Amino acid sequence: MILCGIATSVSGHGYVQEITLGSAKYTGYLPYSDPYYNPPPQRIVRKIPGNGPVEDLSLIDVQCNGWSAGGVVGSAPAPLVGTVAAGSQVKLNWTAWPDSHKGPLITYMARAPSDITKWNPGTSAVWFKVAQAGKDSAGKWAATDGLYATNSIYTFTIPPKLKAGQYIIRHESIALHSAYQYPGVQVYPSCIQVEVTGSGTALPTSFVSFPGAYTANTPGIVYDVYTNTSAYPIPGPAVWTGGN
Ligand SMILES: *[C@@H]1O[C@H](CO)[C@@H](O)[C@H](O)[C@H]1NC(C)=O
Ligand SMILES: [Cu+2]
Repeated sequence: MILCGIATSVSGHGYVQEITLGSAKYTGYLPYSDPYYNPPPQRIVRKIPGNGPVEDLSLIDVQCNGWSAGGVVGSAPAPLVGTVAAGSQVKLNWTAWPDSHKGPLITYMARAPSDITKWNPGTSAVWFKVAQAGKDSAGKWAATDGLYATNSIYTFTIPPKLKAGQYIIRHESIALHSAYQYPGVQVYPSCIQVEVTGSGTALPTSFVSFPGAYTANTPGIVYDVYTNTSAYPIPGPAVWTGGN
């Protein structure tokens, strides 16, 4: 049994509740209110079941925090698409993040080959990393310390030369409080649908899949956050720099 640090409650873990693309603000998918509206509010973020983690890295759930149950493969596409210019900032507003949940914040993108509101990547290798933050040399973690220093806003930049088109932004927090063995690590992903604009022509050539990118043997998936004082190896591939 893996505990989440503090007593089970709605505020126990977290998700991205608001997204700012350039200067436009979008409400995230709100798992504790959206499902109760009829019709449900339309979002640019794919549905998540709640504020809890994904712990089995072999499940499709690790992609967008969608369900693998009931014959549904991965998360359902969202109805809306946000717009963001290549080279501009994306601000991700996390709900209150528990102090026990130390770990990195990592962001990937995947280019949609067709209408993103109908596209599900499944297990295809389509993801490339665009940003990451782990533990700094002073021992401060992106989640928690980094978020606490910025009112829970994580900021990254859309690669300036990235080719225009529709992309899923897959942003995750990884909590390490139980990661001294596997299973134990907790992944909190969410997927945001955007239309990137601009005149860039760059595209990466190397991709990973979710599930697939992370296994029990991936550096940084098993890590003793309590006793390990050396550098933290952020899981997954290197950040793609070709779009800069
Ligand atoms: C984050 O989103 C919440 C909910 O919309 C909002 O109340 C809060 O002010 C936002 N935080 C910042 C720093 O904008
Ligand atoms: Cu938790």
